[in-house]
Amino acid sequence: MNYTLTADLIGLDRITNSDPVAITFFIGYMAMLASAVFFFVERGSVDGKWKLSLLVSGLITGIAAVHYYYMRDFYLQTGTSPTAFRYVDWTLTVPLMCVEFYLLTKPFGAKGGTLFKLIVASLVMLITGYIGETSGLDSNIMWGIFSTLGYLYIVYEVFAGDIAKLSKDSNSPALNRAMFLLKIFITLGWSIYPIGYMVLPGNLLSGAFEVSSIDLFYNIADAINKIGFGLVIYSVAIAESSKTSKA
Ligand SMILES: *C/C=C(C)/C=C/C=C(C)/C=C/C1=C(C)CCCC1(C)C
Repeated sequence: MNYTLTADLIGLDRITNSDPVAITFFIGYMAMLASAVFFFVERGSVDGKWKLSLLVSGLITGIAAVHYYYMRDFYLQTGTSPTAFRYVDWTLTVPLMCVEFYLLTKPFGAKGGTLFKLIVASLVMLITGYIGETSGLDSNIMWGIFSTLGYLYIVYEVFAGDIAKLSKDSNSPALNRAMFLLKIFITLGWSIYPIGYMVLPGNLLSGAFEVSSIDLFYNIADAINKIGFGLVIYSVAIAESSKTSKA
């Protein structure tokens, strides 16, 4: 065998050019790590009230980086999807994304109850999704539908529920701009996940792609949503901070 010590340690010896899933695990890891460093360091460039939002962005991408490190390894070792790691990652990071919505609207009166509803909906979405991915052919679609209900509830809260009302009443152009972009993330960006899920055997797109391409969908979606979401919040934080430093 032609292992070298370093290639063996980082698992690179088995990433080949023809395995896009492995490559996106690797790029995902690097991109999440770099973003986490960026958000942590940039906390120093924003006003006090934005520091917590940037910390949460750093935690979201940092937690994902750790999971990508292990998921990439798992995929290379076994050639199968690291489903349990994936859902542990999401169970930590999606509620933190709900915290970001809460922090953005808190200065305009968001209540803990709103955050609680968002977190419960995200847990419903993820727990039923995990059951659907691991419980086999017959009930795959049914659990996918339950999970979609949790997802749609989050979309509802952001478009028409508490979050929407608070941002409408806020009269803050920065918040409204951020909300506009975050709405695009949770509708278009988040919809990549259920499309990936439908690649599973027994579901609507099964056969259209290889089963392993579920990870391709998830890896691309994670990079867009976790890093993009953080950058939107970063740009509002920078814009608002420069306003107060000028005043
Ligand atoms: C950083 C991770 C994020 C933003 C993950 C989001 C995940 C979803 C929006 C997953 C949604 C699903 C459905 C709506 C139905 C099928 C099962 C899931 C869990 C893939």
